[in-house]
Amino acid sequence: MTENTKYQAAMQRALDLALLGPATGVNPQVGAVILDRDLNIIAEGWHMGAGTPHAEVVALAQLAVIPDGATAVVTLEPCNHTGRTGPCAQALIAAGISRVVFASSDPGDASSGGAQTLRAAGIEVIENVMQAEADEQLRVWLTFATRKRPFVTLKWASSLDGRAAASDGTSQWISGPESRADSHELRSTVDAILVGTGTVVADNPTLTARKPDGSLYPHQPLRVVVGDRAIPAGSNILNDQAPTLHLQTRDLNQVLVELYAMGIKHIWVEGGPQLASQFVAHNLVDQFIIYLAPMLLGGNRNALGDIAVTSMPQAKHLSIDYTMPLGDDILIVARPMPASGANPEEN
Ligand code: AOF
Ligand code: ZN
Repeated sequence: MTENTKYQAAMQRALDLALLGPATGVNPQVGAVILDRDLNIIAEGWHMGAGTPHAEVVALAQLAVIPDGATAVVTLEPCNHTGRTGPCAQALIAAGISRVVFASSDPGDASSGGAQTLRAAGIEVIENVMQAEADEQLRVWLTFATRKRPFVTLKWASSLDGRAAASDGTSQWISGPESRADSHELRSTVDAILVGTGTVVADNPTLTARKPDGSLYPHQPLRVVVGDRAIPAGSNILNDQAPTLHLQTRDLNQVLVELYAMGIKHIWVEGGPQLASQFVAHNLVDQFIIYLAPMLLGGNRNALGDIAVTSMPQAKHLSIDYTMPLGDDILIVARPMPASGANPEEN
């Protein structure tokens, strides 16, 4: 194997390790491995969430002695700042590491610059090994860090003809049990779920993340209700199974600013169609998760209403990441096409 192939294999291991850390919370999922001078893995680490040591520090701590000529392979550029923890660039220098290989560059205002600090200390730095894979894995956090707003996933379940309810307003159950299990599992990986006040009044949803047996996942996202109408007393969303926040505004920018300030990295917009349409109209959706059920509902209860598209050239084009059968339904995961989606209108 060439050196490059070995760096890539080590980076793949670091990417796999990263996913052992929590997807929720302000910090990214980061993995690291330490290699000896023959480029064999001698230590591994991953980050376990804000306030705990960073991946490279965890990996270094596995070794009583750092051998000469060691290489650290990290999925994210080592940080250069003192945040909740000390700067990893300094920790790597102090440990006597000879070479640092990383995938994604750190875009943070304060935390970036690790590569320069390492080089200035005489350490060989190889940047952007498997960067595309790492950027994809870090997509939510990179969006949060660079756009200074939460990453927005819009989810809906609809009939094949794109209706989210029958004409009398009934909407339970469009998607099947497999789709519902999938969406509850995904709920447990986000920081907040958003709904409009209209949905709270009309559907009285609980918006917790539940396993198929009804029990709660250990992580419950913050439930955020957007809109000026009051939440009726006794609404399920006010139960004690998860925290709830009511933002009495219709201004989505204000909503995103407030959630960003709270460290909410990933929000999942659950509806109704009015709130969903506003996010789409303003090109604020980063990811679409659509459960299509094999039924037709007709009528005018569309999953989306006015999204500021009146003519074909304005169509919002998506690129499909993948589709998957889920029971009788079809799951579609998509993202906006760079040109039409993320995010020319956004400011
Ligand atoms: C992580 N884990 O393994 C690495 C990170 O407040 P702090 O001290 O936890 O710093 C968080 C920042 O550190 C984070 O936003 C990113 O810029 C950088 N690198 N963060 O949570 C890690 N390597
Ligand atoms: Zn760090």
